[in-house]
Amino acid sequence: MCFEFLKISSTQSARNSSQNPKRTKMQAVKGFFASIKSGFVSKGKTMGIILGIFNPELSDFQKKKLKHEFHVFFDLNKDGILEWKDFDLARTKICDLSGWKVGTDKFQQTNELFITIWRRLQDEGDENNDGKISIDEWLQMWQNFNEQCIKQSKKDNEEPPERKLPEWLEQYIEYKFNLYDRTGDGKVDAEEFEYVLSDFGVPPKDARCAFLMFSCNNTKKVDLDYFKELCIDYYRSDDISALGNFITGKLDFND
Ligand SMILES: [Ca+2]
Ligand SMILES: [Ca+2]
Repeated sequence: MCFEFLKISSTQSARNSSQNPKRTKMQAVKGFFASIKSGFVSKGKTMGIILGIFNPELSDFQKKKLKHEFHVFFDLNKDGILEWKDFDLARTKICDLSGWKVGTDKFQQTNELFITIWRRLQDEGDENNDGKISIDEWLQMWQNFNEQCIKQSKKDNEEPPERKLPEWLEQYIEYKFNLYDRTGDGKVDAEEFEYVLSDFGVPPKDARCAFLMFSCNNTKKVDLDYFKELCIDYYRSDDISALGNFITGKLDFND
């Protein structure tokens, strides 16, 4: 499916190359969406058509994405719950990978960042105050966040409710981006993505394919702003054709 898409996408780009660059980009993305939508059919119905309708209840698709993120990227010691130990491991991982030694400013800043992320996540998610976040609490937290955003959007009407992120996650996304951006040049490339994901057990072939999907066949620069947009898709969107669904390197949520 991945390679079929790439074929369609590059044909589309070539076809549009003589037109206005901004318009061409939009059309290429549109073409991309159309190609993907045609590939994802659930129970005989294309799911992409639900775009624009925001439901406070988490769909099965949203739950699958959130559960995947919980188990693969947050629960690092794989005991089925989130607690400080997992964030301590994440902190150690980025410091080791980046060569930030104990006592350096970077080490200290990372330390503080992870303590803040965990405290904020705990405030929002640890409903029974036992110092741990279970998978049920994790899903409930997202459900509550959905409801809050809808209530809020009725008041201020500024940002679409489905594009908001909890504060702790904004910080986590920056950490994640820095984890991927191994060379520190402000963008993530396919090799970096594949390298970091291999540490989380993602097969290199899947990581490469996922990268080509969300980078629109390497035509879109994966900088922090774009990465954040993709993460918002992943955490919030119920659109089965959203590009951000591929940000974890998982290609299919039907298994
Ligand atoms: Ca754990
Ligand atoms: Ca708990």
